[in-house]
Amino acid sequence: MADEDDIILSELDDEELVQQMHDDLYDGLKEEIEEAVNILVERGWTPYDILTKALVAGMTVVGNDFRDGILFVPEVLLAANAMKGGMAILKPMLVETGAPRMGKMVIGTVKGDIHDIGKNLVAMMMEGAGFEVVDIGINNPVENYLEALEREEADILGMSALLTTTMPYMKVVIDTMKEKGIRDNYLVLVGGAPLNEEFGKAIGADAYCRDAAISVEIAKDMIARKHNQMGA
Ligand code: B1M
Repeated sequence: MADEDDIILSELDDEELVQQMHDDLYDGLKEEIEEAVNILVERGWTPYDILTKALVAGMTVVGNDFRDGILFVPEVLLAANAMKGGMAILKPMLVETGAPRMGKMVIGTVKGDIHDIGKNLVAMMMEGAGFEVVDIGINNPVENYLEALEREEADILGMSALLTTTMPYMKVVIDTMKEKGIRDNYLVLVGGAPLNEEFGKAIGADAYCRDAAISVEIAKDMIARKHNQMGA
C-alpha cells in the first residue's frame, strides 16, 4: 500500500508536476523524472517545453546550489543522470521530424571539460531540425575536432565549454584551424553557460549560441546564406 505521503505524479496538475520535477531532479530521482516526462508528453506538452520548463529550469536550481556549496559533485551527478533519463525519452520526438537534411555538424566538449548535458541537447535539437550530427563526446583535444571534421566532411563545428578555465581552449582549436588553412571551410559555432557574444567574436567563432534552440536558428540561417553565396 502506498504511504500516505507518497505523491502520485499523475494526480498533480501541470504546474505542481513541473515543480515536483524540479524537486525530483534536485534529489536525482531518475525514475520519477522519466514518469513525469511521460505524463507531460501524454498531456500534449511539446518536447521543447518539457526540456526547457521542466528539465533545464530544474537543472538551474541544482546549478545555483552547486555554486553556493549546498550541493556537491555526487548529488549533481545524480541530478544529471536523472536529467539524462528525461532527455532520452524526448530524444526520438525531437529527432524524428522528417525534416530534410540541412548539413552536417561535428560537436564536442573541449579538452579538460566533461560537462555534456548542454552539448547533448544541442545535438538533439540540431538533429530534430534536419542536421546530421556527429557527437565526439567530452574532453576533446584539438586533434579530435580536426580529425572528425575531415573524416565526416562536416559543414559545421560546434564546441561546448562550461568552465571559465576550459573556454579559452576554443581559441586553440580555431587558431589551429587557421594555421592549417581550413578555418573558412567550416562554420564554427560555440556555446556554454560562461560564454557570451563578445567572447565568441574575440576567439574568431562565426557565432555564439546562447541555447540549443538558438543554435538551430543560427545554423539554419548561416547554412542558407552559405548556399546562397555559392549559388550566386
Ligand atoms: Co559543473 N560546473 N563542475 N558539473 N556544473 C558548472 C558549469 C558551474 C557553473 C557550477 C557552479 O559553480 N554554479 C561551475 C563552473 C564555474 C566556472 O567555471 N565559472 C562548475 C564547476 C566548478 C565544476 C567542477 C570544477 C566542480 C569540481 O569538481 N569542483 C567540475 C569540473 C569537471 C570538468 O569538467 N573537468 C564539475 C563537474 C560537474 C559534474 C560532473 C558533477 C556535472 C556534469 C555532468 C554532465 O554534464 N554529464 C556538473 C554539472 C551538471 C554542472 C551544472 C550544475 C549544470 C550544467 C548543465 O548541465 N546545465 C553547472 C551549473 C550551471 O550551468 N547552472 C555546473 C544544463 C544545460 C542544459 O545547460 O550546459 O549551459 P548548458 O547548455 C546550454 C547552453 O549553454 C548552450 O545550449 C545548452 C542547451 O540550451 N550550449 C551550447 C552548451 N553547449 C553548447 C554548444 C553549442 C551551442 C550551444 O555548440 C554549437
